Amino acid sequence: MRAPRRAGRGSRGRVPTLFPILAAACMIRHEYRRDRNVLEKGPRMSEVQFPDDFSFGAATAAYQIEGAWNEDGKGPSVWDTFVRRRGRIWQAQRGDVAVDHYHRYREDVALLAGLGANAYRFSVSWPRVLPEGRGALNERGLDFYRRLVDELLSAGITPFVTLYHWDLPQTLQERGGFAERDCIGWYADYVRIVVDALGDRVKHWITLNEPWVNAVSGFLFGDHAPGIRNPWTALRVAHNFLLANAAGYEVIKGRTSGSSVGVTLSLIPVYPMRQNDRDRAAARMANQFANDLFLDPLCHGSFPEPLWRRLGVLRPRVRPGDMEAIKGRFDFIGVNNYTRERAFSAPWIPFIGVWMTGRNPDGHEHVDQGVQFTSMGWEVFPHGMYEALMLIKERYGNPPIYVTENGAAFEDRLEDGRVRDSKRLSYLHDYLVEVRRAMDEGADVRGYFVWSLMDNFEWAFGYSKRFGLVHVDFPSQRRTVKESGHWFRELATSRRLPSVDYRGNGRG
Ligand code: PNW
Repeated sequence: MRAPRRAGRGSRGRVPTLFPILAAACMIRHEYRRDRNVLEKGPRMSEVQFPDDFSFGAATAAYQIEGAWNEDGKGPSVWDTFVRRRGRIWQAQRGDVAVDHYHRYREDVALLAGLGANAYRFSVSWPRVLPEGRGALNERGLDFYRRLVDELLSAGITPFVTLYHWDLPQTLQERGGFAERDCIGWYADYVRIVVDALGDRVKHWITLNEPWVNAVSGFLFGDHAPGIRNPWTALRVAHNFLLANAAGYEVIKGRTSGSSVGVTLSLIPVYPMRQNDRDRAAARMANQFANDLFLDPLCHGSFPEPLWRRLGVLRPRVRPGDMEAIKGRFDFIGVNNYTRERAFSAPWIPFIGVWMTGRNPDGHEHVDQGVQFTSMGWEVFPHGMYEALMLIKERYGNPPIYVTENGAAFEDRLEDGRVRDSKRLSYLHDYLVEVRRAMDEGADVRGYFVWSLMDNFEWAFGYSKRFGLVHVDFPSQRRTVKESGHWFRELATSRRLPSVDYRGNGRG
């Protein structure tokens, strides 16, 4: 189990999670220094080249960028509801306007083209298309995505469409949402509508974004919508996500030809907190929970042992045929990787007896004993990207992979019309070196998407965390390409990794 991401000021204390967080904080201080030098940083390659058909793009999600939360017939999502609950979001911020992408999509596609991207990953808002989640269709909502796809195609950018990035229609949540098996059918109906509308022009589909994070943050820790804290519900939701992926996959494959369908997973390599047998065992358990819980059913058709045994009465009901339906229902795996975590034996944690954490509790950008942490408090650990990709290659049958998210939040400053975000640029550089290294060792990586195209609404952290290649001044909505964006353009157009001391047109 792992700690919820802190919502910063305005979030409520979570009493049951506080003790382990404090304990972890104390241990981390010592342990980062201890094994930092043990872990190789990965070779600095002088010339890193990517294949001609490699996708280079950026990623976004509907709720985080679109705004227009109640325009043109859109219904409310669980996030529209959640952000209105007291104390849930940093400074009570909301995605009502976000970065106004719904109205500025043309400008944003032009930005993407300016970044040299040949691909763009965005998500469709289910309640924009089906305001009640099912039943009456909202053509105006669907039209927005038709226009967006046309705009992308005419700019030579391949759309990668995520069908669910956490913004479930509120009316469906009121019927139990993904905790109910009915939701699988509602989801399949919704997918059919979107695929029928866009399937002639969209060839790359992602059924779900990070089902593990959605289940854990939304239903176990409650720091994301719908804010439920119930381990039984969380595991039911996880199982239903696996079935929903299978149902979505079948719908898309059945209604399109030549499409490629994947599911995006958050992969977080988990390391032992200390080099002892107990913590090594804890790390194995934590890896099963954070990574194998979805990879095993998808690739092997079974839940990971011994985690599954340990879960005992928490285990969701698995009906005959479920695992067969789940297995192999993807053409590619989408990998989101940002950081690593640490696990230690924690007998007071029910069932799995393990706690994991990756964040320094102060949640600010800083360097601790030579290790860079982002403004999410996440450790910069490029080697973890290599590990995540090689895990899929070595243990899960080497399917095609897209890195569907990778990036970092730093405390950027807009000065004289420039954002000199050298830390982000180095982060991207060092992670891409690891992507290339995994490819050299046989991982079948087809593309890479930076999270994110532009600064946006970072869930419980509101607008306080900036992940973009493009800076957004939120009051004026003015967009400014950061130095990392100029660097990315160099990368995407040359397919060669520019050095970190890049001095392109961003510097002047
Ligand atoms: C992703 N972790 O979530 C989401 O897909 C995005 O919507 C989000 O904005 C982005 O990452 C940045 O947070 C994650 O704990 C949630 O390592 C948690 C983790 C990673 C990604």
